[in-house]
Amino acid sequence: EIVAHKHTEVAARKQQRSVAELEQVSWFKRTPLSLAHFLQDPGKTGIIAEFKRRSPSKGIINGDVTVQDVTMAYTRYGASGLSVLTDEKFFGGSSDDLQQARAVNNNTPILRKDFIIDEYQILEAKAIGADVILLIAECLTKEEVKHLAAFANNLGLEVLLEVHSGDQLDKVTDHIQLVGVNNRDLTTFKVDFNRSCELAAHIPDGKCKVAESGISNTDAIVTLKQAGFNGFLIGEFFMKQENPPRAFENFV
Ligand code: IGP
Repeated sequence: EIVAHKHTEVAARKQQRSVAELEQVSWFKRTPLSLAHFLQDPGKTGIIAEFKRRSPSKGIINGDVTVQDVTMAYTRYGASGLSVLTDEKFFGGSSDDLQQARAVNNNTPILRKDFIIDEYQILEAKAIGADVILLIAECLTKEEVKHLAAFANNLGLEVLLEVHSGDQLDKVTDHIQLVGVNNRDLTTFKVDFNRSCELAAHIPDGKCKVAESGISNTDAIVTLKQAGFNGFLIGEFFMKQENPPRAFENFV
């Protein structure tokens, strides 16, 4: 359902802004940062803090905060990376949110969180100042993953491939720098760290390992770290609180 909607959305966006126009945006010439390097720096927290206004399962998570205030504070308190939802229909995000985050976070890698199915969205990601794109194994064939990941790497962008089962690991190719394991089963919404830890052992060597979703305490981070994860993507636990930066500061 989401993928079908994305095809329609992307077709409409192509009409609004041509590829030539995207390539003229100043961010397009910027050299992206490496999220994989930031996550593997032992002096950093390894946390990717996500700006998420709402989700299909939870509804509104936080409607009162601004992307600039929140992401700036996340950086100040030690986030290794930022993730910004740019999907409007399901998550209430926008390209504008990511651009605003970029404008105030020069030296923190930013992940474009969206359902990417087309090269155009990758050009867009570059033009709005993203450093990394997300590809979701569930939504793409192995050939599509390979093609889109190579396209992103050619623009200097890293790729985070999200998986949530062992069989999806065969979609990990040379052009994937980071592999994310979604702790949350998308059909039952259940969070299972044990499953993620088992999966981590099967991620090919040399890939940065990211644990995604449902993290709300530092014990979980210790467990996931022991299983070999380098990065920890946290959204709702911070965003649902009145003061997400304070929640982040208390957490680290
Ligand atoms: C963050 P949480 O439970 O901390 O809010 O999870 C992130 O992992 C989650 O937003 C997410 C997501 C996605 C959102 C994981 N994969 C794919 C949209 C699309």
